[in-house]
Amino acid sequence: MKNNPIEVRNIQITDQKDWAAGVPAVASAYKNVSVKVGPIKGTKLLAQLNQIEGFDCPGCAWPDPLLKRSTFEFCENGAKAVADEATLKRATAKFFASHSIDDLKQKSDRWLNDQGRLIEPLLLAEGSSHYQPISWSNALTLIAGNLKKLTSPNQAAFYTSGRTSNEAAFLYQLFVREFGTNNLPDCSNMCHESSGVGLSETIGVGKGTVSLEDLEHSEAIFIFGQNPGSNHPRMLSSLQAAKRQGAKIVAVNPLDEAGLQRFKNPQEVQGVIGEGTALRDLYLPVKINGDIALLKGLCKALIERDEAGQEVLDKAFISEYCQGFSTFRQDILATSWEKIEHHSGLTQQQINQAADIACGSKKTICCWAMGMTQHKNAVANIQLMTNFLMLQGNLGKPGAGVCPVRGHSNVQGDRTMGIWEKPSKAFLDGLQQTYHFDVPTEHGYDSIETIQAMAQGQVKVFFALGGNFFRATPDHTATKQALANCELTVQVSTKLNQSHLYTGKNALILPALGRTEIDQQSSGIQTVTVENSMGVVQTSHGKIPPASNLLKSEVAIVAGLAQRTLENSQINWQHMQDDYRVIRDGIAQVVPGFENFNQRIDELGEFELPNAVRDKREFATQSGKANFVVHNIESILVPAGCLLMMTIRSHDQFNTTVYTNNDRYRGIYGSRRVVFINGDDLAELGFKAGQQVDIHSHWPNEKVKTRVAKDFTLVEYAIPRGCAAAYYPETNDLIPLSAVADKSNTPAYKSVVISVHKA
Ligand SMILES: Nc1nc2c(c(=O)[nH]1)N[C@H]1C(S)=C(S)[C@@H](COP(=O)(O)OP(=O)(O)OC[C@H]3O[C@@H](n4cnc5c(=O)[nH]c(N)nc54)[C@H](O)[C@@H]3O)O[C@H]1N2
Ligand SMILES: Nc1nc2c(c(=O)[nH]1)N[C@H]1C(S)=C(S)[C@@H](COP(=O)(O)OP(=O)(O)OC[C@H]3O[C@@H](n4cnc5c(=O)[nH]c(N)nc54)[C@H](O)[C@@H]3O)O[C@H]1N2
Ligand SMILES: [Mo]
Repeated sequence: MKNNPIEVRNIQITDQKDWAAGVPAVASAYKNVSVKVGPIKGTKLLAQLNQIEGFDCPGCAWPDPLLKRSTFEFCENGAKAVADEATLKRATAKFFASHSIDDLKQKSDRWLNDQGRLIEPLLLAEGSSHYQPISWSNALTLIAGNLKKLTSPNQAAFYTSGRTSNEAAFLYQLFVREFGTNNLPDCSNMCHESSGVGLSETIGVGKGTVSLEDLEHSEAIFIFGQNPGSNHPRMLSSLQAAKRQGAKIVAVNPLDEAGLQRFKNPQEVQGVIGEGTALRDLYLPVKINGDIALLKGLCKALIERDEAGQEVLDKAFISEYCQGFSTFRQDILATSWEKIEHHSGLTQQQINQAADIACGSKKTICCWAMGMTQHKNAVANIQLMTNFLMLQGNLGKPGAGVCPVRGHSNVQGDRTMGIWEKPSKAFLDGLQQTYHFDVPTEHGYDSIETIQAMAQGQVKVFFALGGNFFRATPDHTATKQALANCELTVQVSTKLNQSHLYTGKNALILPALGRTEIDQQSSGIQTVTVENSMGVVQTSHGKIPPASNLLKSEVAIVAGLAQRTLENSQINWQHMQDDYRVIRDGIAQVVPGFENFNQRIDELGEFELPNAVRDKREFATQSGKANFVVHNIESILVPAGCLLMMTIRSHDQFNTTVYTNNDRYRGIYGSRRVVFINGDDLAELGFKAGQQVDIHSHWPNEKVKTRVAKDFTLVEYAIPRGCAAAYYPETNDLIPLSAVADKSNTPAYKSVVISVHKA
């Protein structure tokens, strides 16, 4: 991809920050809404954010306190997400008439997003150079026509990004399954799929087992591979609450992220003027992908201490609720400290300090995010974390458990609603009994398989409910070609992004209402629901008039498409579009835990879903017990002169949406094309900080052995030797489609073998 030359230069590098939030966060929140939405409207919007009668934040999936909210229930980055959606700028038909696709391909992600909201349906017809307006009716008829032409429903794939409400997601999967396929890839395939797969095998539920209250009352919190200061800022308030109750916090991360060092809570006077609260008690600078070794070390320390006479393990829990302990114990004890130290990059002493914290706690929680899920052995990461907790009985009791911290605001809910290429039989049976059509039982394609199927001509229509599939997936070169093979690609979107530029032969943009906007249907203003990272279902009410009167809700788009595509359907799609309560009645019948759905949200606005592990210590695994699993330490081979690179988020982006080129906490201003490297590695490789380089990634078993990303500035940074970091999505083309996690098929975005070369 061609780089935008302006963004390569003018970089300013300052020191890394050692605290997060405080005044700069508040100032940034208000500045963002003031500039993009206007000071009065913007401030009013923030006051509605995450309130029971307000709207759910379109940012991350961090939960809100159950039934008791402060008047200030948002963070800097939530404000940025709101401002970005509620912006007053518009990408008009005139804009598209004056910018050809080739022209737009030269622009950066940031520039594209800055053009404002998409406000009318647009068609890029085969052979044409520009998008042109099309009516809704013609657009939906065009899609239906293409779908009906297919020789098998499996020739279409229907992607979802995690902002979609429960109502839209349920309706969407209902349409797709009545159409006849389980090709429902989603962003979760690239995100927490490894968590779902890992946890299902070990504890029988693919979700976390803790509530916000558990987190705030736990005695030890281990945070693996997560940067909450930027990506889940409201988590810092919960960590602060836990600290004040005496909890100890361990941060496991190749980077000593500012947000985990010290937190100045902007809601408190001390947070504004004082020193803030120190959060982490112990920082473990693990090597990239060194977590398996570290976790084995932690388990070893606990087992060895127990066998030396300290009461460390919860033997009653292990014997009553677990299976596989003796094999696990043998494997752990047979793993040498030497090997553990070598592969984790940590000393036995550091690991023992973490074990001291675990031993001093009766209630321990492990939190994690993408640093654990986006590696070849990601599923093993998750399983060992769970096993570490099981040793001390830290599952299914207050203050303890597993806490995968989800990304998109409703990614967990979308899965609960059936957005999944591998639906369970129970779910499909529920659909069939309620809606009386023959459900497809064959598993569908996930995100990576969808690209592969498009490349082979097996998928010809690609429909995306939100997201930026082209830019979020690895290997832009292959994905571009795969998409170009399609007869039709459709993006239901709020903002312009690169997926609108790398398309099939024909392409449509369908502009949708965002979370902040009033959703008016014929029965009145509609409420939607979402499920947060801790399994609480809550309502969301759009508050501002839509960006254009041509926008449709995702529900209306799906219902309109279903009516045109499924001529013999017995389902009353119009009725569901008119009144989302009807959709919720359907959800109540199909999805366990949603009984009396409408009544419950009418009464309280939110409710907690059942969780067998948390509520009853029941494990729905094949054995009916929580499983200990043996995993070997398999390090990635990094040849001399090479480094292992992770692709991460800056403080000023939401996934592929780039707000500015700054990363305040890491001290980077003015450019995203930077690569973070340890000073000793820089010297050893013969480079100096500030030099311009190209990044080469290496894939000895692939046809294309070297992939190149051009024009990056070297930044000297506190990162373990042998490791490097750069921002996503600028580096996604360095990763081939084959680099995925075992079992979950999640791209290994965080283990890329690279070398740097003078530009
Ligand atoms: N403002 C904002 N909020 C967001 C998002 C956003 O882009 N912007 N994205 C949303 C989404 S979809 C998601 S999934 C989440 C992502 O939230 P995070 O997972 O926090 O996001 P990443 O930047 O990918 O950060 C991964 C962290 O893992 C560390 N890491 C990388 N490799 C390893 C490893 O091998 N071991 C360990 N122990 N650590 C490692 C990195 O140093 C980094 O701190 O955030 C959500 N919230
Ligand atoms: N290298 C690398 N790649 C990664 C990752 C990584 O850490 N490293 N992380 C992965 C992860 S965790 C994820 S979740 C994926 C993210 O993948 P996606 O979810 O596909 O990408 P986003 O950037 O969140 O999508 C942004 C677009 O969504 C649209 N949008 C926003 N709000 C709405 C809405 O309310 N309705 C509709 N219909 N559209 C809306 C806008 O048009 C916007 O341009 O990326 C993955 N890719
Ligand atoms: Mo994500």
